[in-house]
Amino acid sequence: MRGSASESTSGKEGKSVLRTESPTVSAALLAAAMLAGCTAPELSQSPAPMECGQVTTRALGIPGLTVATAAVRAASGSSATSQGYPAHCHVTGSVHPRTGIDGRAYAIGFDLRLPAVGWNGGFFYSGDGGFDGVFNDPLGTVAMGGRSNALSRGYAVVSSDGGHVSAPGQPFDGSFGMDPQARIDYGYNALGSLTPLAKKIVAQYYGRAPGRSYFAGCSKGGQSGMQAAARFADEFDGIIAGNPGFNLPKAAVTQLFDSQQLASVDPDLAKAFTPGDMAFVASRILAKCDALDGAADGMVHDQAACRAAFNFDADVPQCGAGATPDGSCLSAGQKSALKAMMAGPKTAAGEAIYSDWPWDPGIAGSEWRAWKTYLNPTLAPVSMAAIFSTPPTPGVQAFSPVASSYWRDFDASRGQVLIHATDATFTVSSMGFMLPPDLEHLGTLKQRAKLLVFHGAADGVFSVNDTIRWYEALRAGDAGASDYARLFLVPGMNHCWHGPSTDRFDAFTALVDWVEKGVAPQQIFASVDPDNPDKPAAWSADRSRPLCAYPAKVVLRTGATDLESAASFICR
Ligand SMILES: [Ca+2]
Repeated sequence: MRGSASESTSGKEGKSVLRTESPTVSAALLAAAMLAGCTAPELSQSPAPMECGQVTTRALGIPGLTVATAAVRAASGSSATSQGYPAHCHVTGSVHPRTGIDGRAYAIGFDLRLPAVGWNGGFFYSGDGGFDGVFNDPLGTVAMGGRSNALSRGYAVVSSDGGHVSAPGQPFDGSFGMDPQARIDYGYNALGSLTPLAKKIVAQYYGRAPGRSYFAGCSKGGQSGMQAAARFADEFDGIIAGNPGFNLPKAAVTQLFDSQQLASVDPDLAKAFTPGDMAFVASRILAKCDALDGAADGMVHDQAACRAAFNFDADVPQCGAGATPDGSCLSAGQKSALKAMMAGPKTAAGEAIYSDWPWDPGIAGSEWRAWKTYLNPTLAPVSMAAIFSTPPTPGVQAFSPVASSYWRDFDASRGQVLIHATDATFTVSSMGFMLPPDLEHLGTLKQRAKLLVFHGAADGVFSVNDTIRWYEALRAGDAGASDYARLFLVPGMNHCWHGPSTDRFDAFTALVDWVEKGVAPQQIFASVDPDNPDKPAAWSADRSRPLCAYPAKVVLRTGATDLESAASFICR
C-alpha cells in the first residue's frame, strides 16, 4: 500500500486522505540521487524503509519481540470521526514471552498502527484500560475531542494488552493476578517495556526514528499516564492522563465499601437510589452552589465554595415518618448511606483509606449511577481479590455468587492492609506496582516533557479530590509545577465522559501546542458530547465552556448573559 505513492485513498464517507511524501518515495529519490553522483548524508545512515509485508520477526531482529501479523488495512470511515481511520500497516505481536508461576504463558502483546501515508513523524502510545487483556483503544481516541484519533492525525499508534490475555468472553478476567510479574506488567511494566521496542519497529518501518512521542489514556489508562510521567518521562514529550486511577487499589477498597452502603438501603443496589433520588440531591446541591460561581447555569464551577456552602445533613431533607422518597426527600437509610459513601471509608483508627468525594450535581449522571450500582460491585471484588491483595484470593470471578459474598463480607479497615502487603512470592505490594513512585516530584518530566491531567468532578470510580490532592502536593514541592504539569477539572463529568457536563474537548491539541509551540494551555474549549445522555433539557445542544488550568476556575464575564457559550466565560 505504501509503495503506491501516487494514489489517494478514500474513506467510506468519501473523505479524501491526502498523501504526503512517503518514505518509499524518499528512498527512490535517494537512490536516484546516488546514481547521479550526489550524496544525501542526512538519509544515508538510515536503513531502507520496509513494506508492510516485510515486517516480520526475522526482518526486525529485535530480541524478545515476535511479530504475529502484519497486514495492510484500507482506509475506513471518516477521519473526522473517532473510529474512522486512514490506510495503514497493522502489526500485532508480543514482547518478553515467559511462563508465569501459575504455569500460564505470558507476554506483553502489542497492536501497532503505522500510517501508510502522511506519517507525521510522531509516536503515540494509546493507554490501556480496565483489567487489560485486550487492546483497549488501538486507534488512540482519548482526549481527541470525539472527532478524530491519533492514527488519523498521522501518528504511529501502539497499544498493549497489559501483559496478559483475557479468557475469551471474559472482559473482567483478573486471573493474571495469580502471577506476580503479570501484576507488575499490568501496573507499569508493559508500558515501560513496550515503548522503546515499539519505537524500534516504527524506526525500521519508516527508515527513521520517531520524533515527538505522546501518551494518552483515561481511567486505568490515566493511571498508566501517571506511570509514564513518573517512571518513563524520558520516553515521552507529552502525556495526557484522564480521570487517573493512580490509587486504584485504594479505590477498589472504597468500591467494596460503597457497595455495602448501597446494600444497606436495598439488596438490589440499583434500587437503593433511583435516578429521581439522585436528581433530587443534585437539585439541592445546585440550590446552594450553582450561583456561587457567578452563573446560575446548572454547573458548579467553584467546588471549594460549594464545599463550604453545602451541608448534606441540613440541605437534603429526610422523609418524615411513614413517608417514602418521592423526589423531595431521602429516607434515613439513604441519607446515612450516601453520606458515608461521599465521606469515604476509614480505618478503625479513623484515617481515610482513599478519599472523600465532592458534592457535584453530576452525581445524578448516568455513568455515576452505572459505576456505583453495577460496575463497581461487579469489578471491585475481582480486582481486589485477584490483583490487589497479597496474598491473592483465587476463584473470585465477575458475576459469580462468590463475588457478591466477597464484597458483602469485606471489612474495609482490615482488608485495606492487603493492598500494602508483600510476601515471599508477591514481593511488590499492589500499591507498589499501581501507584507511580514519588508522584509529587516529577524531575525527569520537568526537564523534558509535559503532563496534562483532566478529571471529571463527578467521577464515581476515582475521586477528583484525590487528583486535586496530588496536584496540590506537586505544587507545594515546586512552585513552578505548572510549567510542566497542569490539571483541568471538568465540572459535572462522570468517569471519562457523560454527566451534565461539557464532556467533549480536544486536550491533545492543547498538549501538542504546549510541547511543540511552547503555548502552555490556560483553558481548553469544551462542549457537550452529542451522545451525552445526561445533557439537561434546559441546556442548548451546543453548550460550551472553557476548562480551566487548576486552580483557575470558570467565571462569567462581566456583563455577559449568554450562558450557553464558552465566549461568555473566562478562567480566573
Ligand atoms: Ca454555576
